[in-house]
Amino acid sequence: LKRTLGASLIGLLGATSALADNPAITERFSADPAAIVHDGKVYLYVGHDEAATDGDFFVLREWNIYSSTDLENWTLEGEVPRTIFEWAEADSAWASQAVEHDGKFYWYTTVRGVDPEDELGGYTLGVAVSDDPVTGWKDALGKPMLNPNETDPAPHMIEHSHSWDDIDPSVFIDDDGEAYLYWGNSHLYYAKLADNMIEFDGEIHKVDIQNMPGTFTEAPWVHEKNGTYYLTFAMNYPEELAYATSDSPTGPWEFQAVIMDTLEDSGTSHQAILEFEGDDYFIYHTAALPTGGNFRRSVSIEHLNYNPDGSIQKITPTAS
Ligand code: FUB
Repeated sequence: LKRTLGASLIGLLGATSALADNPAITERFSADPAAIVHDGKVYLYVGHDEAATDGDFFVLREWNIYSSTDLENWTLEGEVPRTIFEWAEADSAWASQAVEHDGKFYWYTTVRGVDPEDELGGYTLGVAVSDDPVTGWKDALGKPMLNPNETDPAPHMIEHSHSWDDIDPSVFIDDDGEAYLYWGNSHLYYAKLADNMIEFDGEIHKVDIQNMPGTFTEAPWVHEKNGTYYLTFAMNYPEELAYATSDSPTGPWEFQAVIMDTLEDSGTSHQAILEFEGDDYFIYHTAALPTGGNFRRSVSIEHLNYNPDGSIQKITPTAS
């Protein structure tokens, strides 16, 4: 059954394509979505939630890659273990984002780092590279992009409050070809990427979102639409998904509004923005599958609609 009423309302608002019922991915649990379009196909990168029904923390041993040509029918194309990063510890395939650049694909991931016993040595960022959006992923650096155990840590490490400050990388390539990586939990950071896309070029900046009515939690995602830069992110906990805007990918960022309220049974949500065949989509996760929960999440997709002034219309999850 398609969401006929929803689709016709959406039609009035300008978006035309239908979406299947949510959750969009039902064959197994899926979390922390990120999506790209390549050769007319959407590739969806998710973490595979494998916690038991009574589990009390995330268990993500691998990332899964799905594809679709219509956003309704999804095919599981790839299962990528966190062991592509040989330095990684187990259960660490947290949020990630891939991007295509100059004929290659770069995939920025959260990975449990080299010394999980160290107070600041927990989660960090890895980057993989491939010639294909699904297969052939290899650790591009052979070490974390950020290594809190280095003797001369990046200045932002001083502000670390816990072992998962460095999670949830999100990549954005501007029209001028400059690429930026954003990430963070509790604090939001960004740095310019070097031309090779796998190292930083210049310093790491800490970002303060202006006039924010809550605290930054995690899940940054930057996109641009009609000359405005949008930073969407998870705020507070349980998480609300909110956005800020700027005239530049480097900020300053001004808080705008909440896009999606907290969910019923999942403390986290985690959004990705997708433009596909002229329509805009908001991809996120909920606990909506049977036996779902905080650590057993499922990816859903909604239409994303902008008002004429560029503001984003609030979204109510169709299944949560
Ligand atoms: O999936 C593990 C963590 O949960 C992600 O890295 C966060 O964004 C939250 O969704």
